[in-house]
Amino acid sequence: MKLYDYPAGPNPRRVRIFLAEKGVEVPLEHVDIVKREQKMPDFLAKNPIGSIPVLELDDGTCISESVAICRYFEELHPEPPLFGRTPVEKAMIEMWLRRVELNFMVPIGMVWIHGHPLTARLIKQIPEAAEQNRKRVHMGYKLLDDQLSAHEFVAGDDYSVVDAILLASLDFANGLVGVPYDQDLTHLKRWHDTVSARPSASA
Ligand SMILES: N[C@@H](CCC(=O)N[C@@H](CS)C(=O)NCC(=O)O)C(=O)O
Repeated sequence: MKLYDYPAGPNPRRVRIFLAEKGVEVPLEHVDIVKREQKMPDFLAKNPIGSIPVLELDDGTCISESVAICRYFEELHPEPPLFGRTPVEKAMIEMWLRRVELNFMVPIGMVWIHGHPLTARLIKQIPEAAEQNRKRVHMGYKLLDDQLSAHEFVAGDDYSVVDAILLASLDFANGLVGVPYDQDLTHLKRWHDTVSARPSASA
């Protein structure tokens, strides 16, 4: 088994954080997305979307999508449970996974694609799209801050896959994309400090 990875990419980092929380080590293979190696025919045969992470199993099966890869490892290594234990916990985690993806990561991706100089060569950028989505990112931050005012972690009172996914996405938004959250979102900041202090954050 190997995980196709790129150190600076937020989506492979999601999986590395998740694996660190599980205490599982998987060999990594570097795919240089700046050199567009993910769009080469060999790689497209593994993931026709041409993105990483991809987990390649020993029988050649390839699993892409960071959350799907995390789910696979949850089945292999159920402890500690990061996708919930009870029906309600599982549903809350699924709900927050979708909220983080749709209300936070999608707009961040749009700001990245339409507003960042590093992606300007890839598409014809629409500055208004970047601006609109910058607002949506801030709405996402507020949604998270409200949730974290009542819960220690995003999907409840236990650390879950949602925290791994959000940490990688939020660090990308705060760093490379340049859309930091307002420091007066104190609950989000408290959560960010807490999860950043876990050993898995350095994965
Ligand atoms: N929804 C996918 C997103 C994967 C993704 O966009 N990966 C980025 C790296 S962080 C990538 O490969 N970008 C290069 C490209 O799409 O060409 C996931 O969760 O794995």
